[in-house]
Amino acid sequence: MDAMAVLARTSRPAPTLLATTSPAVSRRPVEQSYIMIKPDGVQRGLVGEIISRFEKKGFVLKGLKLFQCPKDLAQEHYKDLKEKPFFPGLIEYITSGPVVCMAWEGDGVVASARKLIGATNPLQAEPGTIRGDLAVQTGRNVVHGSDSPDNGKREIALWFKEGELCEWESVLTPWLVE
Ligand code: IDP
Ligand code: MG
Repeated sequence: MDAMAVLARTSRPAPTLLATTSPAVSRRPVEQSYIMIKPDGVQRGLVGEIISRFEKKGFVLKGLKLFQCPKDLAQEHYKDLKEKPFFPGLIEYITSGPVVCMAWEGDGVVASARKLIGATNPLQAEPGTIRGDLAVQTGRNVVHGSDSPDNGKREIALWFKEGELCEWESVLTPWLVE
């Protein structure tokens, strides 16, 4: 096999592309979203399916754990909804079994994740979205996603302890971001 054929087979980005992942570039401010598979998603065996949608889109997973949420954490996470009539039921639902906590990173990840997740009421969520494809009721809508970059930061700090996030660069980044 000649040199060009070997290069083609290795199918790796050119060195100039790889150079764009240097620490100097990756230190720019990055957006993160807190995504959580709720207890119904875990019980229904949808963990792999849901994670794969964010992976395939091209976001980078920086934190991941299976976690039994205590009541006070669920109340803090949903504190803006504490006056709603469904609040007690929501806290019971979120603490009813393990959740999968995730920190996903990428430019525009917060708004894009909300689109991938779909409308709060799964019957109104578009086909192709997670809720549109996999759920039927607001009270069992399988997944949470932060609604702003500031809430992404707040929620990741709330759900992950120091040292639980991994700082790493995906080798795919040069194939996803120019
Ligand atoms: P979001 O998850 O799409 O951001 P929010 O309005 O922030 O929707 O509500 C947070 C969560 O509270 C919802 O995902 C859902 O689990 C629950 N929830 C919202 N509205 C209702 C309701 O009318 N009945 C039961 N649960 C609700
Ligand atoms: Mg919300």
